[in-house]
Amino acid sequence: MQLTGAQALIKSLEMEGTEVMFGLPGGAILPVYDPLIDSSIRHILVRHEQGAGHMAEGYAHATGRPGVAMVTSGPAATNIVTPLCDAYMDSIPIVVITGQVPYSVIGTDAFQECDTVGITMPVTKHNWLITDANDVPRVIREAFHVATTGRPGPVLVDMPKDVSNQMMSWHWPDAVDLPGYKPNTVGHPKQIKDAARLMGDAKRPVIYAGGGILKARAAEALKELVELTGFPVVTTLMARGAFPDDHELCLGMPGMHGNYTAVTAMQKSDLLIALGSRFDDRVTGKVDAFAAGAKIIHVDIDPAELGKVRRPDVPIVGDCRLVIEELVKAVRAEKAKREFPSLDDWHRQLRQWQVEFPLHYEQVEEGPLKPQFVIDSLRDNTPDDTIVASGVGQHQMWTSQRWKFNHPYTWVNSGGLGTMGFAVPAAIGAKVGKPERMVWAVDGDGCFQMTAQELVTASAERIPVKIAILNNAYLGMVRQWQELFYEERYSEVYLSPDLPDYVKWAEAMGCVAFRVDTPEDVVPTIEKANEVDDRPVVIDFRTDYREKVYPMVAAGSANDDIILDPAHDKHGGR
Ligand SMILES: Cc1ncc(C[n+]2csc(CCOP(=O)(O)OP(=O)(O)O)c2C)c(N)n1
Repeated sequence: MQLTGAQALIKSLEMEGTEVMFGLPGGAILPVYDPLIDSSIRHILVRHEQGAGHMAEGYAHATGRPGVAMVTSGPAATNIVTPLCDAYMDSIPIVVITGQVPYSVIGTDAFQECDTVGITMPVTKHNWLITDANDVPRVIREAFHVATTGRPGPVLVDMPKDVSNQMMSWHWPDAVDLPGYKPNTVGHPKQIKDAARLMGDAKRPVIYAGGGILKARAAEALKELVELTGFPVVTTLMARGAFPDDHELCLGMPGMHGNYTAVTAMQKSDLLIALGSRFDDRVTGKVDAFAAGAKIIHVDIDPAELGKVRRPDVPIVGDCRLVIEELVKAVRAEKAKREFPSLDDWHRQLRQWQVEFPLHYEQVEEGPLKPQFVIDSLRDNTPDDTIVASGVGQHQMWTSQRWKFNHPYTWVNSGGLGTMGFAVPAAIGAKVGKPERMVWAVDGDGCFQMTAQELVTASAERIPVKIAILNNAYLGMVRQWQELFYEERYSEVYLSPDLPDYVKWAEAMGCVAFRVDTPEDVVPTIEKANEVDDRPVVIDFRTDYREKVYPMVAAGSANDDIILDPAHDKHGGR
């Protein structure tokens, strides 16, 4: 069968099971948009290419399947660099197709030419410039394979216009053959035995679960390991939901804004079992002072992670699910040989910290409205399996701290890159992937202004996402740092509560919109929003700008120097 390169590209995407793609056309990608008309693939027309990338990410977060985005060359390609970097930092599988000027004129500064492959090389797992239409099926197959295997991540395929128009003979490769790319998924049996032995000596163990648990679909295996060992678990910002918050051994989020018990348990532990986590600086604080007395077992599919920040005593390269399943067997065998130390004292200590240092805020009836109260109300008035997306800032930290994540793949956020503007498009992508589930985005007013125009996309496509703006009239997280570390010298952080008018703006974009100023209106308005299922809803919650995120470990400080909320600290502001 003779096809154009463009037809072959669409057919290859269909062969890979693509059901939806997010994008926006232009000159260099025009030939590919033509056969799309006859394709089974649903295309969602975004209003900015950054939106397409984050939607693809949200779709991948929620479904585990690769998200697909397609944009044109030049400024469209550069507009999608941020989502590529975001997906790279958070190991999210997305496949981005970019148009390119004709191969014959590359290098002549042709209209809308940019070196997309060069620009995106550091922020993709791999990228390809197609130079011959006959390569299209092979490259697309490889692209999906690389994006979804090993440590997942973004890939990019750059498609010159003349290659799109070139004729090729259709063929679909039976297999992928990439000699230099063979991710090691099975952990080394000796290392696994060594790990089980260390686990059998630990008196203060902590499982440090990272986003890799979710990527490896290892939540069930993790639960089995926890129930077998009685080891407590912290779930990082990227792993919220990987282990249920309502489990008695779940300590919640560690790190810069983690709760006291999760942070301190790691500090005092004698064994950290890092599963698909990467010793991020927002978790470790000052590295030299991080869990100084702990031995380390580190499991990761990416060998480059082992020893990158902290030298492990037992490094294990492998897929988290497969390694945990083997660990369960090895721990059982070890337990059959000898008794493991009692963890009663450790469990008692953890519970005491939980009672003594809970997360805390106070909502008084007459206001002002506390952001934490809004989040708690959303949490308590939505289905248990609601998917929550967030932007970046205070609202993200409060949501991660306070939501009860009892199911994997319910928390969609930008961890590594910290991309303001992520929430709205990511929520849209998640809702497209999981239309039967309720999807809320908790966004900041600053973040919302960066990508809000994608609500036009959501209205046009009838994608009923729900957005809660925690409108504190400030770039709140930056304000918090200026208050605490720059002697309250506020520099360029004030936004205004009503410029823009969020309700009018949301209505203009086809959404139902509400404004809430008082605590008593919070729950009734959430209930009204929950009833809307044919278009997006936006609620402008006017929240107290003075509220800060606590606990906090200041950047570069040791986790032992965790700052509790001075207003609620019974221990004299340690
Ligand atoms: C694209 C981008 N620009 C700048 C920053 C730095 N930054 C981090 S949080 C933040 C403030 C976010 O403000 P808002 O969306 O209102 O959320 P809040 O912290 O008030 O909850 C800024 C500017 C960033 N993370 N991303």
